[in-house]
Amino acid sequence: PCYYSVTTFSRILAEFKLPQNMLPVYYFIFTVLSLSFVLLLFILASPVLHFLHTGCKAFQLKTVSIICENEILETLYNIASKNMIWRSYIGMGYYNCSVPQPIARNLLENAGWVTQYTPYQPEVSQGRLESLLNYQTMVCDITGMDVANASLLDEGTAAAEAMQLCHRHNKRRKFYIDARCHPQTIAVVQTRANYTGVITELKLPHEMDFSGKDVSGVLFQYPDTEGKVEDFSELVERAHQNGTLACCATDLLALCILKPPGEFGVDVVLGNSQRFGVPLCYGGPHAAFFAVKENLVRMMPGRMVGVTRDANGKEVYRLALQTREQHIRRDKATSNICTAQALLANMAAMFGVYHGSDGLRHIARRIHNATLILAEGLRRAGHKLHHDLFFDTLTITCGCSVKEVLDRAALRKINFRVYSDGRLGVSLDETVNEKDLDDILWIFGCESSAELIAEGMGEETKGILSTPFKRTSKFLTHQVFNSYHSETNIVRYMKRLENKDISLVHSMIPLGSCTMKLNSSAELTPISWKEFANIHPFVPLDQAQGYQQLFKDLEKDLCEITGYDKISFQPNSGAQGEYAGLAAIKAYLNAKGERHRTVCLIPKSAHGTNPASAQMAGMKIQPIEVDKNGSIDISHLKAMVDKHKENLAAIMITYPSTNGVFEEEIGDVCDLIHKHGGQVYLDGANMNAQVGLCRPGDYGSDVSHLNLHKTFCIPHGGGGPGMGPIGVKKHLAPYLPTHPVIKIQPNKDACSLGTVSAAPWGSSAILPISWVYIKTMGAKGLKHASEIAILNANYMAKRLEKHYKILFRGARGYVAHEFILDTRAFKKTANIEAVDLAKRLQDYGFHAPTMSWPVAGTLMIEPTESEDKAELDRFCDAMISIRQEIADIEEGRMDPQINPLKVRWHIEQVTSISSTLETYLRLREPPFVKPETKFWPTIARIDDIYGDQHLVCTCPPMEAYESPFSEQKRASS
Ligand SMILES: *Cc1c(COP(=O)(O)O)cnc(C)c1O
Ligand SMILES: *[C@@H]1O[C@H](CO)[C@@H](O)[C@H](O)[C@H]1NC(C)=O
Ligand SMILES: CC(=O)N[C@H]1CO[C@H](CO)[C@@H](O)[C@@H]1O
Repeated sequence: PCYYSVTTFSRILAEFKLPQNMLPVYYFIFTVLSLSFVLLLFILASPVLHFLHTGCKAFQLKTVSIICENEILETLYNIASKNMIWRSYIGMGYYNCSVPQPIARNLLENAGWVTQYTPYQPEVSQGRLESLLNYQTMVCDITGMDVANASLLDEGTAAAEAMQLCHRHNKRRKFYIDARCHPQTIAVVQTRANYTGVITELKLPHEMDFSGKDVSGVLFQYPDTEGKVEDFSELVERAHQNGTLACCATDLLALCILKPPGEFGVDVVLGNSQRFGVPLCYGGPHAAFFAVKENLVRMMPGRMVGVTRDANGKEVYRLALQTREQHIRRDKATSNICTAQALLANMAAMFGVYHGSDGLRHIARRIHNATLILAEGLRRAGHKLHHDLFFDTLTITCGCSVKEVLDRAALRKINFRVYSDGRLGVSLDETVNEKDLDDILWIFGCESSAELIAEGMGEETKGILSTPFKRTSKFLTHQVFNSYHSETNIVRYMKRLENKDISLVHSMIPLGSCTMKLNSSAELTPISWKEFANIHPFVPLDQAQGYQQLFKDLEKDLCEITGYDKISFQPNSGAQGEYAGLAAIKAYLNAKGERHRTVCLIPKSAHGTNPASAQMAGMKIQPIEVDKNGSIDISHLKAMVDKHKENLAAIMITYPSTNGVFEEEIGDVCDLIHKHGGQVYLDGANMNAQVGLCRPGDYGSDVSHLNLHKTFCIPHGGGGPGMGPIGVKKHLAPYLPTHPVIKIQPNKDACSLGTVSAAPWGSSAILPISWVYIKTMGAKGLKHASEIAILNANYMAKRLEKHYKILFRGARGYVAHEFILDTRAFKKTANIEAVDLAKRLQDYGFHAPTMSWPVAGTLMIEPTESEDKAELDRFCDAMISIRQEIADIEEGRMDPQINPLKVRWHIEQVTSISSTLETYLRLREPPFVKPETKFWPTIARIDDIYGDQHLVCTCPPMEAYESPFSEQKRASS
């Protein structure tokens, strides 16, 4: 239009004899037309432009626009900075603490401590086994109980496990909960009860009636959620008189100066060990503890470390009583804890080792004194305190306007607990100093300072220390808690333990199904940022905007990767995800009026957590056969679907199958289930073979858990932490978990399945690891990783197939991201079993593959994409060399008893060597293992049976080491 000036335009009008007074109208029409024309040209040309543009970009990618880790971390830091770090005195099971820097640096931030797997191979795991035994000893000592396990997921799930233990113990259906437990604990227990058929009743102790002999157990909290310290011995006695078990939720730090529950007859003690040197982490990960009386040890949930001996008779450690666990007992297991919180238990144990009982008692006294001073100040300022006896928590009815108090608190960036009835709660912690007390006093309108109040109180105010609640018994008397109180010594102790364990810093760990991939430094860096670490899970949402954005981002990416519509981050392990996912299915079916649908089909090859989860979700398990190719036996499946079609609730499947094969019928299987009114649960542990290649949401699954600690790079921590968020299709979204303190699903609470974890978003603080992984890899990188993972597995299978039988392959002769070596034949030909191969691999510097799962007597290998060809070859060479050693036995060149697969010459005191020099030499050294890469196991072969028969689950006493409760005693009682 500018080109044609107005004068030219009027000349054109004159030419065509058009009226000049219409000029503006024509001018307008012309302008619009010509603009549209230009626009049209652009649209038509855009594909060309696009091509030019992307062509350009591809070129740039190589040169300038590579996204690097530092930039991603900067972006993440900007997100993290949106979290506001206020001082939180909210309490409710989460407290600030001082993480000892030697522990933070040398344990938490140390790949040698965070990248191992669960200690299933005790010969190369003595370090963390010793540390976990310290944890158990510490818990037993402080609670006054006989045995403890090596951590559970959180306090809420520990309480739910206690309820189930009671139910298993005396088969009664009713369970009492003291209404003064933490609200999240109550919610988790009630949800679990809802699915397992236990009836819970919320009551106060005086309302509890046990005379019907129908109450399995009672759960109470000491000190309770409002901070009150109360005498529960009468309640425990009443419960016991009618055969009811007593379960006590408690706080380890309080027990350092309070009479422990073990001294008033409690059967089960549980709680959270977070304040022993683990940051708040917006809810987790933290290690829960669980301790029982001796007579309940075989019913105890979770993993337990025990003492046994090795081939030399030396006292050593290994996981005890594994026959209780889901990987052996399946749906009859005592719990469904596979991934627990080993790393956090180790941190807490080291906190105990570093401080010792004097240090811990000092910390507890200091907190209690501060609380006494605060209480005095608040009383003087005219506020009403609800309880006279407390440890660190006060419940207050303000003498003035609550709003005024909260406004002043906001000015100083301080959070209190706000009860729905207007009362306030203040919980003090280890980090509180005089200035903090002055701040709180000022907020509550107290004129005086902490110092003046303290002076006025004099010596006579001793709080609980002047009552019968005072702890008189000793604890942590063992040498290990009295030797490492200086930084010099604790650092050396941690290093000494670290050196006993194989981790990813030594070599590949080819554990099938466990996906031991690289946990990169960039991914791990953010977990130490205070913006992520020092935030209480129950702060108002506007203080946690950084976390909220992280969750949204990660949810979006995970939905895109899996083909689901919504993600819940509440489950804090894979097994928890399964339970939550199945509960969502159950809640959905119930809401549809199909409460009778309770049958869950599970192939026999499934991971042990699958049947255990189905049992927890109140389903009836129907096993499905596996055919000779390792796939689901379709005809058996069809028959079972037909048989149970009225009551079919779900199928739980793993894809690619647990046998490492992409089953081609997966889509048909999903259709079949849907056609008969069931839902499909897909175990997402094998996402490392699928990311970027296929999506569970596309081939027919309704819900999956994702093991972020496998595919998405959260390190295994030697047996935890993990995260098992679940993805669901739209129709299941309203049933996802909720939370009693922080509302997650504002409008949809009505149909939620309930609460599965104590914290609203599970172990939030490790989610940045997966976020960084996804962002640094990008879409292309993620797909490439899956391809390389599959390629690596196929390369190894190809190299090893000439020496070993590969058990299952797909229709085209390939495996997925893992494969099974069939070693069963060697039993006959050479008296060699999978376990002998596993131990011999240790001499070559490797951790064994997954043993005897999913097929007994075999080894399952998963290399992941993180290993290069040289490392894959090194492992294959070791396997081939061992095969040669087996051949030597088969062909009589080596003694069937005294050979390198049975005897560890460099550590075992073999007394009856009867063979040739050649045998001797072969026993000494595996060929081609270079001294600089050699990893030396620190003990000889373990005697498992001895350990289970002579159960000792605390640090053995210095003097005579005689089991306090041996098998013989139990048999006679
Ligand atoms: C690891 C795994 C699980 C359980 O996950 P946890 O986090 O250990 O509870 C479930 N299924 C399969 C196939 C797995 O490999
Ligand atoms: C348990 O089930 C009952 C009845 O179905 C329901 O009202 C209640 O909210 C459930 N509780 C939890 C914690 O899920
Ligand atoms: C049935 C039964 O044994 N009831 C006992 C429960 O405990 C009370 C004491 O608290 C006894 O008096 C009852 O006999």
